[in-house]
Amino acid sequence: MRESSVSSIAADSPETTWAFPGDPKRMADAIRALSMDAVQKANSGHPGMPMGMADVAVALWSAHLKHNPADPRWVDRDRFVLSNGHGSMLLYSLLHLSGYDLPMDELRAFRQLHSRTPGHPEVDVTPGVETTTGPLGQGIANAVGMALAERLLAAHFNRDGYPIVDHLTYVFMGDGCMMEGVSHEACSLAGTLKLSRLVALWDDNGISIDGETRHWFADDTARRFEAYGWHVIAGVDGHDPWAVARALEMARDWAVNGRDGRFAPTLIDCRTTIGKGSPARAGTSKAHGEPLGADEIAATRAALGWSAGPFEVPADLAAAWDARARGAAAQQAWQSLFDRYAQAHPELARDFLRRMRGELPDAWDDIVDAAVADANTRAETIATRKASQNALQTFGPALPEMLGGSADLTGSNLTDFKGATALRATEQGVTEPGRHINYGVREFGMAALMNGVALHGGFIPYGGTFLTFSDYSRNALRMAALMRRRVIHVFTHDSIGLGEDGPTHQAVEHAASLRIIPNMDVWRPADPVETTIAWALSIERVQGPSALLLSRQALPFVSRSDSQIEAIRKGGYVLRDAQGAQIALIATGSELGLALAARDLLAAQGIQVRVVSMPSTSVFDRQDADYKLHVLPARMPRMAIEAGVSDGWWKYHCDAVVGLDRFGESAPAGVLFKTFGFTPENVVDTAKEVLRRRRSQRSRA
Ligand SMILES: Cc1ncc(C[n+]2csc(CCOP(=O)(O)OP(=O)(O)O)c2C)c(N)n1
Repeated sequence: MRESSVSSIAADSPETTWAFPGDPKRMADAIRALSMDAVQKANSGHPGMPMGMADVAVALWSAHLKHNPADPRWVDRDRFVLSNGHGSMLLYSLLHLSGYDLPMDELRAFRQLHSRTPGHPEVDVTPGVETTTGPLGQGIANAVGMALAERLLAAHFNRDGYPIVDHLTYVFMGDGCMMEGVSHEACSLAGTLKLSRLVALWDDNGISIDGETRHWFADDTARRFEAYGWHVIAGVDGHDPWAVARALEMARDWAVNGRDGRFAPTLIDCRTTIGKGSPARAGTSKAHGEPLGADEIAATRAALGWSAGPFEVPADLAAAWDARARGAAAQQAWQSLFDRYAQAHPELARDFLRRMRGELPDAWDDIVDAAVADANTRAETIATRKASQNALQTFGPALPEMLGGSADLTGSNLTDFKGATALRATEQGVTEPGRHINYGVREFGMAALMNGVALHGGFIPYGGTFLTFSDYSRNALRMAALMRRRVIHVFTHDSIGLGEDGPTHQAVEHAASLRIIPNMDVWRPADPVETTIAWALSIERVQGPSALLLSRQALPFVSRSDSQIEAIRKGGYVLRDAQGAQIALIATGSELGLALAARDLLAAQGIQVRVVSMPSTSVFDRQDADYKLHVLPARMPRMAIEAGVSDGWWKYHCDAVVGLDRFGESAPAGVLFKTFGFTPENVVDTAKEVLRRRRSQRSRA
């Protein structure tokens, strides 16, 4: 067994030599006052956590954090994640006090419509907020992704004497984050990968909403993290800013140099009192999520000796908090390092800046055209998961920012490609630039980590699992959509077409349920050409995540004209048409071949059919009305065919849906498709029934 790495700050450390820019107690009280006053004014919010973590925040933000309030996007800033996002007023206070563009009026408008101070921190709404948090546990997982991105970029771009990527990721997390399973997934992987530049500060206050956590959370958290391989600094008095600053000094040192040669993330257990400063509420769950009330605020002011009025910060404290000069100097030092790097390594410097801006290389359009042409010429009848790997074989090497992976299903998801080296940690942590991440069986952790990677910048993360397990990661998918981040999910084994593994593994409701997430693009391509274009569009889509739903089984190649290939980009298009078409068959993915077969049978019976391929309903829905009417004319009867729940298809005013509104069965795929009516004959019968009904409606009218 490894020797215990839990250390106690009280026992083994000298006093920190750090000099705070002002009286740290009063600096912390400024946070307490702003937080309780803003929550009171909004008449909602969470004062307890900001008041409890105020001293810890002083130690980190005024003593350690490398950031520049004037440029919240500076690429080499330390990242700060408030995983316990309900304590948003802590972060807003810090941003305001440090000199970010967050004036006091915004704090006064806490939780109000269109303010920059929403209930929980939201990235791109408030300058300095790195990620949207509130769903507990995901912030720490985002932070693991950020710390991973930092090390991978460092391994790729840093050169001797030029550590242009050289920052840490700090996280505040509460008991709630600790209890959430996703924190286990992410922190376990962080330990395995030895992400030493990740420093988590745990708000160990023993309180959550229902009361004292000892009744439902009695883990030995220090030993839990030690078992992950983390360094743990236990028993830090979270109300002693010198003790916290000292712990942070140790963590920083270990982050860069290792602790006795061992590289690992660090957890600092900060013992705190929720609602610290409030005579009646401190240490109780009542402090967690409701305003203190006017009387208790007055009592708290008296107890703290805080005489400034609501939303007032005494000038000496405002000056002590102002981090602009320090931040500008830090960024300037980095900039001159980077300028020298750009002279010595111009190509690397250009590529670094391009990647951090999230732009694709100049040759991108040509690369896509060649990949699509290649897929079209090869005309292969293969599974779309295989077609996806073929596309990756082109896009991966062309785009060094593509960072792939799988939740232990690499051979099934086919998310790797030749030359994509698997990431492996050395004794020093992540020191080699891997391209494929074995996330282990951690779907939610993978998705939340990928969000962190995307938020950090420099990468286009993608990862795979079976479509049915998208439920495990679902809230992280939702968060990527909400945060408008480019994350690509490869969901293979997308229907009963996977066969014998049975209903546990057969996606039925998943396509429909992913399609209803706002700002999520869902693709269910039918063959290599559609798959390649779905990949290209997902890569080009900077404003949100995409999900690629791919078949396990081989699907027939579909021939198309050039203009039809171009129209795939519109999400839905007319694939086959006929003079005087009487009905449109809309199909996706594995059911497109079925629609084409039914069309031939119907044509033989004198019924003219239009076949509409609809690989992405969300993309199709964004097209203009004229285009949509051109594909699906108002008067043309139509039916949809998809091996999944029928719900979503009725919005296209379908007359019928050949779908699957029940769970599947365990049997060979061919048997299942037949059993559940996914046969050309059933499609033909349904189409004829639709036309018969329409005729009788017309004759009644
Ligand atoms: C995934 C998720 N589940 C539930 C909640 C609702 N919630 C917000 S805070 C909280 C309790 C958190 O306790 P702790 O982290 O100890 O925060 P503290 O009471 O110390 O502020 C809960 C259940 C949430 N935000 N996210």
